[in-house]
Amino acid sequence: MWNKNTLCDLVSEKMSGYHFVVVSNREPYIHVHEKGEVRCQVPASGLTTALDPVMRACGGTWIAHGSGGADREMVDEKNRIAVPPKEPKYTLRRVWLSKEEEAGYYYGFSNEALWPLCHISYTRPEFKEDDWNTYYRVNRLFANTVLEEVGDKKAFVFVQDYHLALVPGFLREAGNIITAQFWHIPWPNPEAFRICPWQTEILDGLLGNHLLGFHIRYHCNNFLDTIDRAIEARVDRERYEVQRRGLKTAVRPYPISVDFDELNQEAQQPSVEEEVQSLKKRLELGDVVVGLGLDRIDYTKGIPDRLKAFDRFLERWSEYRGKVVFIQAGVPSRVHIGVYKALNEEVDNLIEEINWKHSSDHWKPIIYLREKLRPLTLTALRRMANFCVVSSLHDGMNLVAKEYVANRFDEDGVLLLSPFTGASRELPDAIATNPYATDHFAAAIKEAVEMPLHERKRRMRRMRQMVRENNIYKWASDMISDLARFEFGEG
Ligand code: GDG
Repeated sequence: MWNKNTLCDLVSEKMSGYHFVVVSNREPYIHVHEKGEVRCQVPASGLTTALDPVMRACGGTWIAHGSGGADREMVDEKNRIAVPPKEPKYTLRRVWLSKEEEAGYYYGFSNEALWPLCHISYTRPEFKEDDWNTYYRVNRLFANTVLEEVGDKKAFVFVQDYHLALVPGFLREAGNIITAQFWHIPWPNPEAFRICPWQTEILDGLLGNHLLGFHIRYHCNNFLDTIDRAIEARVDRERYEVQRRGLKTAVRPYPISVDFDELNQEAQQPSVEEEVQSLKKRLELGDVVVGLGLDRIDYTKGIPDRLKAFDRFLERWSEYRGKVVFIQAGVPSRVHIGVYKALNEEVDNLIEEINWKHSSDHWKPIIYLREKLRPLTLTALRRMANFCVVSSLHDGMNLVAKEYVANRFDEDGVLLLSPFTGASRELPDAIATNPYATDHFAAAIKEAVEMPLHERKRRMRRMRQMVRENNIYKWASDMISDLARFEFGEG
């Protein structure tokens, strides 16, 4: 079973003599001003949730955009800070971006073009030349920062996600760097991808990697198909490799996961039970069945769809009025983008409507915690939820599902999971719930509410075993082992 120690051993065996560098847009720790003080926050992001434990285990340098209002005050003259603040284990190197750069690179090309391009959720991507130029410039800036950090040391650089697709191309010429990238979102089929006016540049950037990872094999196949159609390259489907201009890139699936042991233990702390009791009191829950949705508020997560299904459930099985409460928790995200503003409004309106339609003097069907919740509260919510709903329209993996399972040390709780998430391939014991089929979804909620204890336990035990074995350390170890095999000529 993989854990922190086995990962550390692997890193020192395979990567000794190499400087380990992670590059991502989002930083794992953000410093902000709050009530006259500087506070350190952990962002609501699947990527940082997954990689922070890996960096704690391996050490090294994490390069990311310094986005917090107090970030500049906290770094040294080389823009570095040791993190986690309470028990430093690695170095965070912050990259500064102007408002215009952030607008064009992050909100613009990354999130108005690439994000909707890669997710099938029927939101049209917007391709603006200015955004693309800024994306190119910012990727160059990140690559230069890597080169500066690494110098002439031998380094293993692990690039994250769709914000930085061009970085590996810029690094490939440096002979002392081995580059891997993990693409945290789906890769679409070639028909969908070819609408991107800069598809060649993006593919060329990604083929700067020695190793390119996706969550599932289906996305690897889509990527190989895209290469085959879009550019001149040799695609070896047996070995899952691409050769272009004499360079070779291996393409592999690595289903990302969570730190099972930590989440499992965390949930057993007495403070969590206290938080459960205090939440029950504060939210006036009484003795009801609790459902939970916990997401970054994003149009790919199917939040309106699950609210509509809950509404249908209460309409069709009205005997459950007063007996079930659905808590939707989560932070608004990317609020500068029009479709996200519209989504927030849609969610607000739907909740108001559904609550108005069904509520009584003593009961309100939906509680919306529209705020960034502290980790203790998130754990308490997962612990007390009788069922948890993950209804993504499309999702690379989805860590919320795995966190729910890992927190349930009591082996109770039901997971409703969209088949359009990467996680659904590993968790067949969840109730498969199609967010597009409202009646079917409503019936799935009924099934969850009525599922007998022995069946809940049987399913939860199996899901926990899966997440325990395929944890975040296995994900990192698999990528590092593969990389070592390809680049150091083993096996
Ligand atoms: C991308 C891919 C892939 C949620 N609300 C709050 C909060 N969260 C935390 C959750 C979880 C994380 O945010 C969300 O992770 P997901 O995996 O669901 O989604 P994305 O952010 O879209 O991540 C995804 C992931 O990358 C990793 O590869 O799984 O498919 O889209 O950890 O618990 N955290 C806090 N407050 C909240 O209100 N602090």
